[in-house]
Amino acid sequence: MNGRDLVRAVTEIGTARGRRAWRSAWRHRRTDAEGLARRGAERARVPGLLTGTEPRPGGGVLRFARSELLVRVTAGGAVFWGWDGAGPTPSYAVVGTGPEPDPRAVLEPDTGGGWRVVSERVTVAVSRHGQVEVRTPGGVVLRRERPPRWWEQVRPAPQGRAPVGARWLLRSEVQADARFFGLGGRASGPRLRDGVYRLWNTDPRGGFGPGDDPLYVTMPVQLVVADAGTHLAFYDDTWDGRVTLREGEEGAGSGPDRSGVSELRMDGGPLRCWVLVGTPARVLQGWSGLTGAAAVPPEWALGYQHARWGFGSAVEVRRVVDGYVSRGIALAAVHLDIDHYDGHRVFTVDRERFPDLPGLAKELRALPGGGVRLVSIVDPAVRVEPGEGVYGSGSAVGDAGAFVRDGRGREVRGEVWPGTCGYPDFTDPAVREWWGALYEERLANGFAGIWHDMNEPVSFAPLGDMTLPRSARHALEGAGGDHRAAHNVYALAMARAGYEGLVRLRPGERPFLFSRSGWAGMQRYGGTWSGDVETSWPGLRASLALVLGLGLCGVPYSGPDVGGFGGSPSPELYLRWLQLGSYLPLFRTHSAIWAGRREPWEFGAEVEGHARAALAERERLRPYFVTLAHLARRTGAPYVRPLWWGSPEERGLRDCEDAFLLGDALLVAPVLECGADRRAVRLPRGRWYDTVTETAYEGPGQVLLDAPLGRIPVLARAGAVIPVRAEDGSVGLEAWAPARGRTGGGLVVRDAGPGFEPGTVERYASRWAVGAPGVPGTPEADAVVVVEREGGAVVEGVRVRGV
Ligand code: NBV
Repeated sequence: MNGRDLVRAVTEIGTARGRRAWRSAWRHRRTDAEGLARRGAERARVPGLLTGTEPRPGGGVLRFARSELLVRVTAGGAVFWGWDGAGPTPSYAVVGTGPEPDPRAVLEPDTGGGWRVVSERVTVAVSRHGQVEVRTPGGVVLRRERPPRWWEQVRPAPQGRAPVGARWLLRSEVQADARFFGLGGRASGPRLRDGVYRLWNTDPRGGFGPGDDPLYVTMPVQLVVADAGTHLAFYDDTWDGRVTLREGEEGAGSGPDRSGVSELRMDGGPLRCWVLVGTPARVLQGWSGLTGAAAVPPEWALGYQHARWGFGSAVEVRRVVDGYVSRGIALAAVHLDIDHYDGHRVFTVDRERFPDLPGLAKELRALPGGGVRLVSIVDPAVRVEPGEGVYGSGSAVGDAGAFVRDGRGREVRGEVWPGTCGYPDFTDPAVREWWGALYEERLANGFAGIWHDMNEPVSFAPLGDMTLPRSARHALEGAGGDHRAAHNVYALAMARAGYEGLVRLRPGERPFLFSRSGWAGMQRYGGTWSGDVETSWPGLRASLALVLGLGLCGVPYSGPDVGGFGGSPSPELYLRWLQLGSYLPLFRTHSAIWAGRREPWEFGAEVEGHARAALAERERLRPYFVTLAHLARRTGAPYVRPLWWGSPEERGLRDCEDAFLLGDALLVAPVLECGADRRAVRLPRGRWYDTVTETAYEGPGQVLLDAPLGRIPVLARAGAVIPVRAEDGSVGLEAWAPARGRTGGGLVVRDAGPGFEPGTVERYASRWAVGAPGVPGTPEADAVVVVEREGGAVVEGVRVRGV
């Protein structure tokens, strides 16, 4: 965050709150000083030599002098291993007990006294020192994990204090040409360069740019792309940690290669890992099988949405919505921030400024063109008001109440917007159930969607970590533990509470929920957004990095605050952000209470005209977004994919961070630089059409394309068939001519309604045919492109482009 934002944030927090934040931070320190054991002398441990093995389904247990290793290859090809007795469960990420072991995969002796498990897609080999290798069926090593090392406390923790976690270190080597992606939402990606990346969900205090790390969503998930294959490694440990990445180097001439290295240091928790191997599409499919299919947002949530911290009143909401309606700009939803609460308290409404919220919701919903929905922010912290409101009802949950306590049984207090607050322990199923039921109040007020904020969780602190004390106790699904283990999954568990609550309350509708913080598996409950991305050109770039990186971690639905959170973008920056945002899954303008406006007409007539074009194109492509949402659920493929998605072997594409694929059909090349009116665009293999000029370009290669203020380059893949919305609202098909002698196609999934119906997948093929359908024998020169539905029927009325 820059100095100006800091000053603003501090002003916003106000001096009384500021003083309370100091006191609260001090209390948290004291709580930890009393509740956590101090780090003392440590003893290092390595597994030692292999002493024996025991076969198990899909692999076996390998015993070492000072540890043991469980290796399991599962039916879908995912590989699991865990040290020191760690198994796949319990896990916050993995659904159920994880995939079944592959009955054909058995532990067998390998060369050099080691053992291996061979399966169809992957071989896992363990050396007699405990080095684990993941090899392709052809024998190429994709990942080599050196024997791990633990540091344990020599002396036990004093009575009543939480012991220091057994730290561990794992060094992994990957191919010299490999590139790293993932680790959750990182502002500096999507390609993760050499550096240290922390695994601790963090509110970067009011605003962030590409240099800020970590952010709200961290995940020990790495996607590694190399010539030899793509793999995903997931270290299923929720504790704080650090990943140090160093890309490899290929030896010049006959010199040796230097492997890429990932070094993972965790403060505690189980040492266990899943690895998935294959093409990017296969790996993400496996990941979604392991951690759960992504929630499909309701159809309207794929349209354009507008938010603001500080609408301040129903009158202002109406005024802004009228602005859209009177200009004929499609608006799907308006998001109400904490200023609509009564005294910033969650699940309340300021009745003076929003006297009839259900009425307002109804009125907006009835507007022409599908209406405008209301989405509500929900913060986890609950103002302490004994016997009253949400706090009162939470206190009655179970024997001890819903709120997080410290090691001595005192409720942990924090400082947030409403004042002194308690924090629901979402890792307790009973608390989740209580919390989920509270959304009834939101539904009764007319809200159609939910936006979780401040759930890292945040407790204001002028210095140090703005979260709960590490010694705070959590249920952790009955296992019991402290905030060191619960912190990173706090928001994930909150999302589960909200999602399940909404499903119970309104079983016929899929919830719309997105959350600022989260962890591996959060896609089951909804999406996320950038959080407080700074209003700057680097902030614009960071917003794309985040969406791409999150998609590769299995979270397909996300998007930035268009225009940035905290400042006033120049008209040009605003427009470029809107143009990018219009091709991202969550398309939302938003800003802070102290920041400038974000409505498209606030930046002058020229920008308004161009913004309208971007917004109209989003509307036209909405059926394509619906298709991508359903495909993300079915296949794990994110809507927004790096250029290397379909051709990871094309090395040049791995470094391309300023363009992306939207599904299979489109390539979007946003303008991320001030003053640019053309830009270089790298093309993957195949023919691509500029969607405005219809000029064809051949990939692989790089082309220089015009990017006047009015548009960003968007290219369509030759042969693609895309569902588009016509002016009258009907859904039609648009096809892009395949290269001569080639064929193409596309999938369309229509939303079957607001519920959980999966929708049917329609498959279309495109090809050149001689003459119009039904006119045999016309000369080659009259060849036309036809689109056929799977099974053979030619589809009439398709708009064919690029001919
Ligand atoms: O609720 C106010 C803001 C919200 O507008 C923003 O989107 C969140 O990321 N919220 C953070 C809390 C205040 C941040 C300074």
